[in-house]
Amino acid sequence: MKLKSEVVTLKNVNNNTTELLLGKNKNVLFVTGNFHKFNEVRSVLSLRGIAVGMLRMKGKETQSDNINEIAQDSAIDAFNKCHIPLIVEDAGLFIDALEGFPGPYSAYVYKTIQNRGILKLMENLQNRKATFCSAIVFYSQKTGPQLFEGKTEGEITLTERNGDGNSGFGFDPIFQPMDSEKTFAEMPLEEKNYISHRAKAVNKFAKWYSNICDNL
Ligand code: ITT
Repeated sequence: MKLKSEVVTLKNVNNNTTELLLGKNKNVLFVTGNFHKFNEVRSVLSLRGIAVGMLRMKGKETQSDNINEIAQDSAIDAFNKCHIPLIVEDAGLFIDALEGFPGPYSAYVYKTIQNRGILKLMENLQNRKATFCSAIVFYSQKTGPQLFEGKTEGEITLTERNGDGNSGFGFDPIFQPMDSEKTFAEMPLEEKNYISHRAKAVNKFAKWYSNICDNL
């Protein structure tokens, strides 16, 4: 079955447009400004028969050192603006030797010092363990906030490894999941989605959502 997926903006979103854009089957809106994240989530959800729309809107910038709290606050804020069921995701890379940095500050750190900066901070450090974490929060009037988490452990590489340069984003070129020879950036999307923090959280969400979405 080919599922529809569309990008919508706050101006054109309501329950009717969601059905028109995404069809009558199971669907959900994902509030994000990040196309890479949207593509990964779309790919996992389509395998589970759920169509997804990307809702681009400026969200609240919650200051917290906990990604679950950030995701929950963003979901409540987004729901208060558009009043239809939705998901948001907050993700972060937590590096052991840097005491969990950049963690909840991942977006800012990626924008500023990028992967080169992280590798510089890790120069001469033996302990290269790191964990990618994803927190997805679904929000609807009936259910309130529902949290789904995913984690993938691995190591920070010594250099950036991009593969053919067509896959991955953000910290993917410097993160090598445990038991893998490749960085996330060296994997095609389907392979990353087999083991990634995001895919684990999305799969938990999809399992739960498939059972309840007809009653929302
Ligand atoms: P939203 O609009 O959904 O908030 P974002 O880009 O701000 O998108 P996050 O706050 O969830 O996303 O993630 C912060 C940053 O961490 C993100 O911009 C990437 O640089 C990095 N990141 C998140 N998930 C990643 C992944 O799967 N692979 C590589 N880097 C990732």
